[in-house]
Amino acid sequence: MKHLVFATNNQHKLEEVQAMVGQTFELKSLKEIGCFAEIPETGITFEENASQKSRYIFEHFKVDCFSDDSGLEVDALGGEPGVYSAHYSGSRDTETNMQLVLDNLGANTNRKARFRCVISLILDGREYFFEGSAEGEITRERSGSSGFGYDPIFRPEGYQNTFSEMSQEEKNKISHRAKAMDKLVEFLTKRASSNPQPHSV
Ligand code: ITT
Repeated sequence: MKHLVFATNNQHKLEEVQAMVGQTFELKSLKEIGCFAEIPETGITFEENASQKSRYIFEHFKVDCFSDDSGLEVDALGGEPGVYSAHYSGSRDTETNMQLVLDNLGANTNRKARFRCVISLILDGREYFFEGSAEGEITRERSGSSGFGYDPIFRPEGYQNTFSEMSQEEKNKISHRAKAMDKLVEFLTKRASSNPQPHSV
């Protein structure tokens, strides 16, 4: 089975992605390769940040790896919190960040938003990008208890429930991360079938 390092410190992301690709790939966490560093994330686009994370791991550990940079874009807030989703309020506290989105939106009737995810994969020293997005809207209040981050206030288009009211399995069928991961898996699967002895870490 192909081993790939997922360069994330977010345990929820790791669990989601492990559930998506568990049959096809064995994911290794940063801890498993002995990386406990605070990887710099100073870009102003999802692409730049995803690239920074995977390149950091490749440069320091010389392993095939991927990372995702993701976030919530709210139209009426000019695309905020965007790349600053993880610490929108100045802290990484999820409740405070969600409340700030709700407060900034107030009674605005334009509640259109999307989650975006960009994956940077480094394989045999070359970098590839995969993208996914999930359209939806910001609810008036939090609802649900599963998932992470802004899931309790995001209702995907065509659904009655927030991501937080869905099972992991349901969210993983339609999420931004699932769409980007599907592209990554398709890429790796095609590559493996055209190259019977793929390089592994
Ligand atoms: P790593 O950088 O270590 O992967 P992180 O949590 O800092 O972990 P990001 O920099 O990509 O990850 O920030 C993404 C933030 O966007 C994340 O912390 C959540 O607040 C939010 N987010 C991303 N995907 C989400 C999802 O599926 N559901 C809810 N919130 C999400």
